[in-house]
Amino acid sequence: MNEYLSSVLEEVEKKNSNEPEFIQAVREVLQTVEPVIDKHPEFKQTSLLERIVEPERIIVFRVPWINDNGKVVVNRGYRVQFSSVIGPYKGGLRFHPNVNQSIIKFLGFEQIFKNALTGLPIGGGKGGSDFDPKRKSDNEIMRFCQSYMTELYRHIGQDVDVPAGDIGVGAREIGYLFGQYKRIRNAYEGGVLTGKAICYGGSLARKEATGYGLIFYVREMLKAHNETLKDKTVTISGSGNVAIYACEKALENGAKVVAMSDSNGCIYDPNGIKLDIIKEIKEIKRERIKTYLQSCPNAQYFERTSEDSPIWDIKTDIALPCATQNELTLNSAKKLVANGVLAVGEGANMPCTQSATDFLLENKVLVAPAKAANAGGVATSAIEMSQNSMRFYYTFEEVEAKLERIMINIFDTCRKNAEEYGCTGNYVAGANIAAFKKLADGMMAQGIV
Ligand code: NDP
Ligand code: 2IT
Repeated sequence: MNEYLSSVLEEVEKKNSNEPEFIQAVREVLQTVEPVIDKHPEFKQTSLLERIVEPERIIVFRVPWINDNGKVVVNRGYRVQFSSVIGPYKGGLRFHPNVNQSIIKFLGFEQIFKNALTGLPIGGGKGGSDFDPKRKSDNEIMRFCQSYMTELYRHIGQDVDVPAGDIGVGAREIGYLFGQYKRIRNAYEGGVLTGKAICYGGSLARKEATGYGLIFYVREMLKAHNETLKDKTVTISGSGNVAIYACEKALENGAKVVAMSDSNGCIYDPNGIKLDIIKEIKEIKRERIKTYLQSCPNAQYFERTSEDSPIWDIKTDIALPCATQNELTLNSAKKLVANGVLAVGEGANMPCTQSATDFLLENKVLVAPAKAANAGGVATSAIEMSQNSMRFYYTFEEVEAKLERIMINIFDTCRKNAEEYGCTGNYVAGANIAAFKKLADGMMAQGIV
């Protein structure tokens, strides 16, 4: 890294010393954009990097709610409005007990670059709470969402900041959040949230979009290396929204998905995972993945006993981490490489640790980086916003075709930028460079703000 980049990183480490995930996300970007910085002395003159790593605004607030036993519970709410260079802040909300400012800032930082890659007019933001939705009743979820929105509403709007789902936030939560927003504002601003149910302004294919988009990206990446998904063995961590629809599209492409997981452990079904059973366990019953064995007694279950998920011990051609950050460690990457893995596609945000990514790339594994490969979700959110503005809707096929074109275009952009900047085949660098150039151009055009 040149002197300017190192000094910015040093300052970020000093100022945010208790935010390891945020530092990790910044470091990864700064390490790959040196060739662009070298070409543009004006970036240093205008402290462009110092500005890009500082969120425009961070909102932290109290979220009090009453549980079913009548006890008052207090959670902490966040919304980081990171960058509005290319559009209103846009990004999901995460409800998970490990949510803190570092996690929300890393997600917000990643989101700026991801949203730039979509080619659509959306800035970057992220929010959430340390609320744990597990084992909560529907009424508790609703009261929590209403309390969260009672503070958040004053900071968002369809031309200001547009939240959506992420871990622990799906169509049910978006519905409760939307209901409360509409009630407080006394206005039907359909585009203020995305991931809505179809019956009140949601987009067809938004639910499927992140997982489908990941597979479109991986398909394009394999194609560029004369490979296909057909008959490939695939393992997918997680069994939530992204994992389920990545599985569905991988199966459509003729791949064989043999393992999926949740935070407790993973199931291995060498005959191929039965997706209908997973959907029923996760989308309807909201149960643990272990209950898969009740329907498929020949499958195996491996409990997670350390930070390394047992799913990465399973031999596979293609590994798709679709659960959470830093879930694929150097240890796991070594096991995947020893077992001959061909490609890793990041469905989750920052699922590979930095040393895992480095190891995979050194060993010529194709890596589809999260910012690019999981951008289909937010891209389709932007398509939902445009449908809301038009007061019209597209068919499922129309949305899916737009999503597919966007993902093909994102892969192409990553490939071309990697080639142009001397790192052919390194799509991690290609994605960071392409997104950074677009953001930097916008920042230069808009002056010192
Ligand atoms: P869901 O809540 O639907 O599913 C999350 C899945 O990941 C669950 O299987 C969950 O298991 C597992 N998981 C969550 N936290 C952990 C953890 N700390 N350790 C191990 N497993 C964990 O979320 P999504 O599918 O929407 O999101 C998954 C990932 O994809 C996240 O990184 C998210 O940021 C990213 N993403 C999501 C997009 C979207 O459109 N939804 C778009 C782009 C990226 P358990 O039930 O046991 O907690
Ligand atoms: O990480 C992500 O891109 C998301 N959780 C989706 C964000 C969105 O606004 O659809």
